[in-house]
Amino acid sequence: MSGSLVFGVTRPTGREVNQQTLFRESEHSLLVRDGAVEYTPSFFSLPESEALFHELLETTPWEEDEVVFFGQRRKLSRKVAWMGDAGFTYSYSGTSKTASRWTPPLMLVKERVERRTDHRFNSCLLNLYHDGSEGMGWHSDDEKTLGRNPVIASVSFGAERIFKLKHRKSKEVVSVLLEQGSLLVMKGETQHHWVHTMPKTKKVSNPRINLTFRLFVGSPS
Ligand SMILES: O=C(O)CCC(=O)C(=O)O
Ligand SMILES: [Mn+2]
Repeated sequence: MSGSLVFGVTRPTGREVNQQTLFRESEHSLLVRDGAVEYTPSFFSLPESEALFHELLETTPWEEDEVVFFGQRRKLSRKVAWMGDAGFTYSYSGTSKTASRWTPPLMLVKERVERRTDHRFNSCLLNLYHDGSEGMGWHSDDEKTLGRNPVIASVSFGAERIFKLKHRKSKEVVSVLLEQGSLLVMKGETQHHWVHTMPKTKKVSNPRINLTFRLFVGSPS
């Protein structure tokens, strides 16, 4: 037989794997190896999603995002907010942000995600993409303060957008349409072996809000 049979699931792995890890990490995964990404459409119903989109839009302390590019600070049109349990400072691309406190709609989403994933989160990065001309380049969420194999839970409201993951070595690409009200969970070794992106597109003219819940395990710096 070419595949390995794991609790009734046949995988054409062709190599020895830890069966329990395979079962736990990959049964519903979009990735066949080196991590696990699970997608749940309609995690929030359409009416819930529409209401949450508007509440998050209005109650979030949005800021202009900026990156350091060849030593120059550049503002991005995408808006961001960084929320959390306490005054965390989050550093990336040469810039740092201090967490604002949870708002009621964000707390509602966080608690629902925690129940579903059986995982606790102490912070959330929010992104507001006004339309398809705004996106996010290839990167991985591999900050040291997130620990070795972070669980990142991503919830989407508003416009549907394509999300892509690319394997660092093999360069294989996995694409998924992130629908309104969906939940995408990245876990296991995903951040070591895969990078991800939200590509720009001319096909989308509506705004989208994305929330990525994270757990800081080290002392944030
Ligand atoms: O907007 C998205 O779905 C991706 C966001 C993301 O990758 C991030 O905030 O690190
Ligand atoms: Mn990311």
